Amino acid sequence: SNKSMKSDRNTNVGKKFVHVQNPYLDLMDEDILYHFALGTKTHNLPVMFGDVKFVCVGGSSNRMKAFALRMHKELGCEGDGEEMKDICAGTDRFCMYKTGPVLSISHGMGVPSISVMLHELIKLLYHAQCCDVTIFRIGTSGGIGIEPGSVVITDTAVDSFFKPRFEQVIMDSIVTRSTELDRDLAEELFTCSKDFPHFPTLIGHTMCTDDFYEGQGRLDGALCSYSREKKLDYLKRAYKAGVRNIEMECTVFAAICGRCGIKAGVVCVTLLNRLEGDQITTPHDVLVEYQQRPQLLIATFIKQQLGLC
Ligand code: DUR
Repeated sequence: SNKSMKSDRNTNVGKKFVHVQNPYLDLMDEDILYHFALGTKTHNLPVMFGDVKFVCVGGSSNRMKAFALRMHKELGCEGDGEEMKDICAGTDRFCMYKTGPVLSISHGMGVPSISVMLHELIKLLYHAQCCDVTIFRIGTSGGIGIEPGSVVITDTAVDSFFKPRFEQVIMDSIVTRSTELDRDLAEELFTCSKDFPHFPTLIGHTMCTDDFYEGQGRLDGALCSYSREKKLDYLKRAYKAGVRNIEMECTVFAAICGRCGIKAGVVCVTLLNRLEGDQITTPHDVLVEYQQRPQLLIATFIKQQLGLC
């Protein structure tokens, strides 16, 4: 059915299908998406997910449930959303909620975690024959030289050397992949952010590191093998290179989505200004409000795209 649908040129003209880059996948008789507790034989993926147009991913499962509930309300779906269930309830690795054409999924912290999730998510979208999908990562980050609570829309995802690349260790070799994101999407999101003058939004480079502490030059980890001066020098060089925030997932997110034909955007709120400190001292209620900012922007953008506002 997969193949007959794709050969139907009349109905599929101009559609951009989610694709995989693995010749072995179509030879498999069954594909088990282990970390989602879903599979091609146990679940009818085209029926469950075929209409997905927007995917929103973020680190925490509570936040992604909150985003799904928000979308549920914004899209005017029936009920209060309390009956909305975790599609990945069979596993506690990730959570997943669907409201109409919007899928909300958690990815945990760091490159290895989001990478495992993205492999299975993209296979899911492929098996479900999804087309014209846009994916967003909404997250938290540490800001550099900008007011805490600012929202950064990523134009370029860079590594710890400020380079727009993702180095993937594949067995015993290193493969470098580009981390290009959709420029137009970033601009469109920025335009949308003008609806929210109560928080600053900017476009900038986002740096992805493999660690929250030493990897980001913090002085408050269990290990710290450098001086305060070295740390500040590094962060200032990052700023000069155009980096406005630091997180732990954007490069692999951009690299994988780009290769599979999915338009991708990254929107993160900054919890602190790293030039001022390392500890997140902001009160809990303020942090909760900060974390809603990327959600608000993306929910509004999706509604606009669906012609609902
Ligand atoms: N994060 C950082 N650095 C910060 C704040 C947030 O990496 O200073 C992101 C990435 C990771 C999680 O997923 O949030 C760690 O708290």
